[in-house]
Amino acid sequence: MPLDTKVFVNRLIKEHYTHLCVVPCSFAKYVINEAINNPNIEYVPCASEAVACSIAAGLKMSDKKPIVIVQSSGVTNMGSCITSLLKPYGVTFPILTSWRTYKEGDSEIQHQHLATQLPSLIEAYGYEHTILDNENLNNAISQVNSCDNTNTICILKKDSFTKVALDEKHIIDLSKYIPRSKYLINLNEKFKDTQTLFIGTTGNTAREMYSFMPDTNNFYMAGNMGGALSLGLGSSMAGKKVFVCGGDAEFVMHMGGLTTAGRYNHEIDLTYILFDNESNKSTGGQNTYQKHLDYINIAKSSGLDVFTELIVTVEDFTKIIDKFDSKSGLKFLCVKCGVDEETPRPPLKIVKVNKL
Ligand SMILES: Cc1ncc(C[n+]2csc(CCOP(=O)(O)OP(=O)(O)O)c2C)c(N)n1
Repeated sequence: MPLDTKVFVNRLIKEHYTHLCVVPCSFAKYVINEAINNPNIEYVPCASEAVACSIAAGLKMSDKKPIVIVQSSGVTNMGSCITSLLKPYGVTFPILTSWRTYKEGDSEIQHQHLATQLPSLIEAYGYEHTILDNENLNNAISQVNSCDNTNTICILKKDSFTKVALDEKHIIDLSKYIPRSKYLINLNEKFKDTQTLFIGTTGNTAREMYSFMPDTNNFYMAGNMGGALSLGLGSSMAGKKVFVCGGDAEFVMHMGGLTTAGRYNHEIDLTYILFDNESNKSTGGQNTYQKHLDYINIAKSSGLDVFTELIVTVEDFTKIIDKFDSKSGLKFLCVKCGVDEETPRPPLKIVKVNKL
C-alpha cells in the first residue's frame, strides 16, 4: 500500500518542515504535485540537485526546515555540496532520493550504474541510507525526521505515494503553441541523409527526435542532464556541424556550459535549439517556473549569436534554420512549443553508441 500523499505532506508540515527543494523525478511526482498545491509548504523548483542542496543548506542554517527531493541520477550532482559543505560544517536536512532501477530494454541507460551502486555512492559521501517505509506513515515520518539530524539519505522506491493531481490553477495550458513534433519533422525533412549531427537532450526531447526525426544523424543523450551543449561544443570543436535540441529544464541545469561555449563562438558550427514547453515533460509535466528567465538574452550575453524573436510558427522556424545553416558560429534560437503525446524511448541498441 503506498503512503497517502496528502497525509504524508500534511504530517511534514505538522513537523514544521517549511520548504521542498526539488529537481523532479517521476517517482516523486505526486509529492511534488501536493507540494505545489499545498500553500503551507513552499515548493522550490531548482535548476540542479547541487542548487537544491545549497539552497536547503542556506535555509537550514537560517533556522528553516527544508527537505530536498531528487532523482538518483542527481545524487551525483550533489557530491560537492555534500562533501565540502554539509559534512564539514555539520549541516543536516532530509534528502529524499528516488532509486531508479534498471531493466535491460525497459529503462534508460542513465540509470544502469546507480541501479546497483546508489548505496555505495551514498556511503562514499560519508552518509548512511534508509529506504522509506511506504507502508507505515508513522515510520516514514520518523525516518524523515531522523534524516533531519543525521547524515542519512532516504531512498524512495517506485509507487511509494498515492496519486495526487495538480490543482487546475497550476496546470500549464500550452494549447495555443504548435507541438514540438512539427518542428522536428521539419528538421528531418531539411537534414535527412546529411552528416549534420543532432544531439537530443535527456527527457522527452531525445525521445521525440527518435520518433519524428528518423532520417537524420541523431545522438540521443539519455542522461548527463545539462551537458548537451558542452557535448556538442566538444564535437563541434572537433570539426562537426552540430545542432543541439534541448528542453527548458535541461538548458538551465548546468548553464555554466554556455559561458564556456560562448568563448568559441567564432571557431565552431553549433546551433542550440531550445524547445521551451515551460515544463519537465518527461518526469510528470511539472512547471519549471522559469518565466522570469529571458533565454534569448541569457544566450546573447554569453556570447552566442541569437535569433532575437521567440519562435512560434513552423514558417519562422524554417527561415531561421535555413539562415543558421548557411553560416558557421555558435547560434541560438528559442521555440515555444506545445506538448505531444508520449512517444517511445529509443531502444538501447540505438542509444548505446559512443561515437558521434
Ligand atoms: C541529473 C538529473 N536530474 C534529474 C533528472 C530527471 N529528469 C529527466 S528529464 C527531466 C526534465 C526534462 O525537462 P526538459 O529539459 O524541459 O525537457 P522536456 O522533457 O520537457 O522535453 C528531469 C528532471 C535526470 N535525468 N538527471
